[in-house]
Amino acid sequence: MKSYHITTLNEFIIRRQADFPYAKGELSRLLSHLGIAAKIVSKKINKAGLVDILGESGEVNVQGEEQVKLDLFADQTFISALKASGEVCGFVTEENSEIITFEDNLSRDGKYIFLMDPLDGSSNVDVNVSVGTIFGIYRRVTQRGHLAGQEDFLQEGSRMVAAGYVIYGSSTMLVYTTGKGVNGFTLDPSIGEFCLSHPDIRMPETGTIYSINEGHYARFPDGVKRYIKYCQEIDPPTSRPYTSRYIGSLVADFHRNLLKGGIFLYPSTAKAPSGKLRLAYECNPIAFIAEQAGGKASDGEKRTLDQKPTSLHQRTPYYVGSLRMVELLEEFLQQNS
Ligand code: AHM
Ligand code: MG
Repeated sequence: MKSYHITTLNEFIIRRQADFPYAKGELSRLLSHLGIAAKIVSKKINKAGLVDILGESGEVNVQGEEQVKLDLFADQTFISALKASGEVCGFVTEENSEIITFEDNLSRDGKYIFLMDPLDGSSNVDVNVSVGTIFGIYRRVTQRGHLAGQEDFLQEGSRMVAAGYVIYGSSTMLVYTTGKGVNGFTLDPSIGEFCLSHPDIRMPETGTIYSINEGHYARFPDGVKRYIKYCQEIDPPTSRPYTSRYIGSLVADFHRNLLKGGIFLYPSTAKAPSGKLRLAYECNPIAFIAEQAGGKASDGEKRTLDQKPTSLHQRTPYYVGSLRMVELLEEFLQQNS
């Protein structure tokens, strides 16, 4: 009989607990509950074309954008699963303007806070294109036993203890880091388990893919315009012209570039000087993963993870991807200032 061994997410989490000698299993428990929520949301997304869940819910989120029903479903599913873990004292999500806390003793005693974009790129759902969930986990700075406060959520990204994303694509994958490398798990629907499929992911130092919404070209900073022209120039020794790929879902665009090598750009524009993407729950978690895999993330000048958020839903210009590509992009931006 052919023998094989698969490592499930839960087995991996337990094994990795030994990396943190003082760990009491709290983060492990939290991550296990996260895996359960990801499976529930994945199942729902897979059925999106079959049931009456598509389309707009009619409510508007804090960014003034219409929420689709799946955003709400994902939001509620992750929050309730993580609340049940008893390890989380508060949440910030893209779908809620204020922080979410719970009065019960278990929640007040939770050691961690959780930030997430429950369904990133959600406009892609209606057309059967990949979407994702992005999350970042921090230790609270307020005292346990009390309600979480704003200051728990306004920490620099460099203080994150874990971050990850779930990509709901041709398969569902969970990719996460606890600061000791990046690992990817693919959901095997036949057994209902996330299985380790991409151990110790390293992002190629450079690549040949650039990802940007070029429809906004006329409003980009000059340095970004010149970088795009650089990507398009014919120069076979440097593998140019590069390939342009843009899905319009940060998780999916980043995931491809993480595995193949590339850069994702969401600059400031004349119309949106701070860009579009949110620092705390979109840019920071992806930045942590990028760095852990050997890549880089910045606002064009400063390291993303060093920015201290001043508000929960703050936006930032964002450049993330292969180390050399982000470095070169920064040079283009500096030449212009
Ligand atoms: P969302 O969180 O409201 O779905 O928006 C975030 C998404 C990112 O996933 C994606 O990279 C970007 O917005 C696409 O924006 P645009 O349509 O301007 O290119
Ligand atoms: Mg988003």
